Amino acid sequence: SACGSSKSGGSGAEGDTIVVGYSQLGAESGWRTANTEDIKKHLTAENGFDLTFVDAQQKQENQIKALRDFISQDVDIVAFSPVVETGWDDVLQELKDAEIPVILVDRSVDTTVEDPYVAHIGSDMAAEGKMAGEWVQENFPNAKIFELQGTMGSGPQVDREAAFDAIMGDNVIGKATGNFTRAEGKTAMEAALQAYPDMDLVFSHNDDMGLGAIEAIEAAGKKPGTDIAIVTVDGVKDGLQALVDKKFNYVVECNPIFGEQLGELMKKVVAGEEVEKNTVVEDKTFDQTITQEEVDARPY
Ligand code: GYE
Repeated sequence: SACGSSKSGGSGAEGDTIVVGYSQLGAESGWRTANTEDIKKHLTAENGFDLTFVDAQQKQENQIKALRDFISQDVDIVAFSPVVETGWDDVLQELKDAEIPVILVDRSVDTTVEDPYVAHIGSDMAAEGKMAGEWVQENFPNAKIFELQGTMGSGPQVDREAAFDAIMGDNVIGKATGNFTRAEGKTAMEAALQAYPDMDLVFSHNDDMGLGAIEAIEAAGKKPGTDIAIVTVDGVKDGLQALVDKKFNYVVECNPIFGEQLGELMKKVVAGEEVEKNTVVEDKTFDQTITQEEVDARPY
């Protein structure tokens, strides 16, 4: 908006509208779609926000470009969900020099910049990997595990894998990335079924790749959930449906619904109030005792 592009920023007479630059990493999964919808639902004009939302299509260079555009627009606040952990040093320093506060959403960064963001909001990815690992240890202690990794170098891939492998690593016979998408999950699984014919459990870093794996397993004439057990993270509706259908065995939730909390955080930051450095979103777990009614009631 014209008012948002002036150097005076958001605390002038028209005052209360907060100009937000949001860089979303992509639209790679059901989780991401639900997250985007919830953020847009809450960062509305009615709620006092002037939102510019840019989708980077899973490309870091697109995110860096969007962040630089937000700097030249002199937005009041920037939020972004970083596709991978490293490579942000320059742009984070530029944001800092421009005195634009940054809220990190969902994923984490690994940077040499001091105090690179005011707050982070998202799930504890290591806790998710641990919950998955503990369930496998309890239920399939001798499993031969293939691990379908998310986008390499992303916070959820790094942390879920490390925490899961700390418990079940000795049982992991192979790994490959499916970049958090259904299509790449399927391709990776097709290759893995050839390379590791004795695998009997898949740990997939998200539902979408697990859903792709179901297709590959069925095409190979095997039964997902029975011949090859599947454990995933997210808990989107399609994933929970696969649990009811007994094709998934266990799902650790990653909750994408925190747009309202994000909006409240932004208001406090722009008002100069102290905020929690880390807001951890709460996650549950689901097994095959979930009912069709519960799945039908799932909003995303
Ligand atoms: O699990 C996956 C998405 O960063 C928590 O990204 C998020 C992950 C989520 O692509 O489905």
